[in-house]
Amino acid sequence: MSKTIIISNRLPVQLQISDGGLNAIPSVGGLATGMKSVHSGGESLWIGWSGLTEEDTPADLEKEIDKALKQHGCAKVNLTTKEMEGFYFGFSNRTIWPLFHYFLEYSEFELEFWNIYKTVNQKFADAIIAHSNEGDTIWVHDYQLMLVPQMVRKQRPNTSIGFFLHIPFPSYEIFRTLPWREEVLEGLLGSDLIGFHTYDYERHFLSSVRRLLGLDVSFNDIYLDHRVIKVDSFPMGIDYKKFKDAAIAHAQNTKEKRSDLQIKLDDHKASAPDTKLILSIDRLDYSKGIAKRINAFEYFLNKYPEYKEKVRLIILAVPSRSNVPQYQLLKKEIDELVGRINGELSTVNWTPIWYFYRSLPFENLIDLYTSSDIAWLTPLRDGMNLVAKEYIATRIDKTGVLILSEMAGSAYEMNEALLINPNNFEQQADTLKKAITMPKEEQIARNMFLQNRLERYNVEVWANEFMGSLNRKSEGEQTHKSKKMSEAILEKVGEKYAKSSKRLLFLDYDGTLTGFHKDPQKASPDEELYQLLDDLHNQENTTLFLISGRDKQTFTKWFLHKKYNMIVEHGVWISRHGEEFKLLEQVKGEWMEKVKPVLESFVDRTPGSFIEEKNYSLAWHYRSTDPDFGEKRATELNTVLTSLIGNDDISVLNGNKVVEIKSSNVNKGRASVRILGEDDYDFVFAIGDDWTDEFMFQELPDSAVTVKVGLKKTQAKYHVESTKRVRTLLKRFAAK
Ligand code: GDG
Repeated sequence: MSKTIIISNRLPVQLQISDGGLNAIPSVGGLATGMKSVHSGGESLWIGWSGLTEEDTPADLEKEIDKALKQHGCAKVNLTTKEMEGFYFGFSNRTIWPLFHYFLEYSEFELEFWNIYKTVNQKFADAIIAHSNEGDTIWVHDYQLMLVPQMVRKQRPNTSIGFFLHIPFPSYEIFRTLPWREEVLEGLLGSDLIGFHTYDYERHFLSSVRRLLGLDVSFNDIYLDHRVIKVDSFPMGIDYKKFKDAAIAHAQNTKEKRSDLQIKLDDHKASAPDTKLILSIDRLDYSKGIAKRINAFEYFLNKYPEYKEKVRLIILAVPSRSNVPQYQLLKKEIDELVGRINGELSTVNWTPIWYFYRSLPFENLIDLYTSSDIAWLTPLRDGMNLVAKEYIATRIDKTGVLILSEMAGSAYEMNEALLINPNNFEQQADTLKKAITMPKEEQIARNMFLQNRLERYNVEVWANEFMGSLNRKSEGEQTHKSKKMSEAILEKVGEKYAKSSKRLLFLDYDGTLTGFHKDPQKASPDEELYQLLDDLHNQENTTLFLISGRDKQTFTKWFLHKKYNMIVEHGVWISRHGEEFKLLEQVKGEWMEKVKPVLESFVDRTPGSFIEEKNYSLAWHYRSTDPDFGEKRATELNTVLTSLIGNDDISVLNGNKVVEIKSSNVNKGRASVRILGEDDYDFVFAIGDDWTDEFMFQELPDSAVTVKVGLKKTQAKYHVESTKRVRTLLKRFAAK
């Protein structure tokens, strides 16, 4: 039976060893809860680091640990202290974390860290291979394991692999500074589905893939060899019910059952009923903007001194990655800031900031959420920020104001919150005032929307949506209606070919018989191709046509001596049996004088692009330009041409990194149908990769065997994934 394998840096259980005994306690984190529906029963396994390094694991407990983990559906990856240093505290948290959160100056590019990151990712991949079978579905989590998808794909080419990134994916300008940027992208592209919290992260990722790897991207599909990788955004939700229920239980608590923290909070409320509590909760991390927030709070108190003694800021900073120097410095900075501000502003009855540097039990978290009038979350960069969502979920009477940084992924879904730029102190001071004075009705109206959304799109829905999308993909969600040219189909087509008595073959050249080159002149035929074409050309009862958009000079040079039949410039010229090219179509070329200067101006403004001048058409190539820029310019060119063309009988073809302008009555469809009409053929075959080949696929009769190269949408009956496969197919014909 196939199962789901979840893989993350940490396991969702904590091991506790005391007096030689062992305890495995399930953790209650958002991910662990979210995955409940995915990680259930005996059909799933969660692989990760147990939290104990090899050195810290007593040898005699090893077996017991495995057993305890197994009971929770988990298996561990063993890591040494040195591996943990290089992989987790090193590459993950001193290179990737700062870089992906736009703290370029904190990012350390250490070869040693990178090497250990690779080794450890391989360990995780090996663990997956050891614990899984071919039909299993694998879901890899987060930035610590970005190479795992490709490492698994290498050994399990047909396994369904999903990857979710919990932190932002930065813009191309930031990402490209990483010395191992291509390797990281290639690692991720081992997946079938790559998920991000927001559309912006998705967009940034796709842009890096196009620019750094030069891959074709169409909407949110990436075309890589014979695979299509889907990229999508899945904003992570919370376990809404858990927070809501906890808040309800909290409200029903008797006085005696209150926690110490709640007693302190209640005392505060009783002593100063008008004082508002402002809450912030984060891991102590520079990306969360804690120091800036404290400064902004001081700014607020100075700008609006009437609120002194009327507000109190509670900061819960949860210890995190204290082995990393930046975090130690930050801790010191915050300690000093809180000390200074409290020292300067405190009065006998009032301390402006209550600061906790610790992790609190869940119940205390609920005490804080439910007792605070305002939640003030100001990350400088945050993948999502679940605290914002949790605060809203606990507001059972729907009061409370959320002030949230625009830089948090959650801001995209929480428009009804007061959104701020954490660098703008003026705006924050004014927003705090607005929050403090916001009428209850307005609070309720805003939170109603927020709560409805959070309840609906909770963490379980999030996990199921991701898995659903991954499963649909592996079940072969079709990007087009054409069938893959499988071995069985190829066999059948081959038989038909062998049995036929008069065959007509149309073969496109670039992207079909050969791959693309940055310089089209360099894409000349190789020996193997000549041999293959000779074999087909010399076959009895077979008429072979090379059919291309290329100019006649190039094809004369490459193929005339071979005497192959050729149609070039999309159908303007024809050459049969080695004769000079003749006009197949009467075309007018006056329009060219008008269009050429336009194309020239585009060449001037688009570095890397050039014009190909053919006899009756002009082509503007942009394969060597920056891909995004090239596409943008191509769209612009289309607009300019549309207004320029007017009533002229010419059309614009948008091919693969080329915009071609030619007479309307010329296309490969019309040309191929003309040839077809010259005789009675009982086997007609056309193959091509480009938009321009679609004319053939559309216009040839239904009985024709039409084949698209690549996975893009097509009118062809079949598709093959690569030029390599085209040759296999044609060799099969040649052998008949
Ligand atoms: C990463 C991304 C993304 C906090 N203090 C205590 C405590 N917490 C819990 C909160 C919340 C979680 O920790 C923090 O989640 P965040 O989303 O706010 O932030 P990160 O830890 O940085 O998480 C982030 C997330 O991954 C998910 O994809 O949203 O952007 O950086 O659930 O409740 N829990 C307890 N005691 C505490 O003192 N029990």
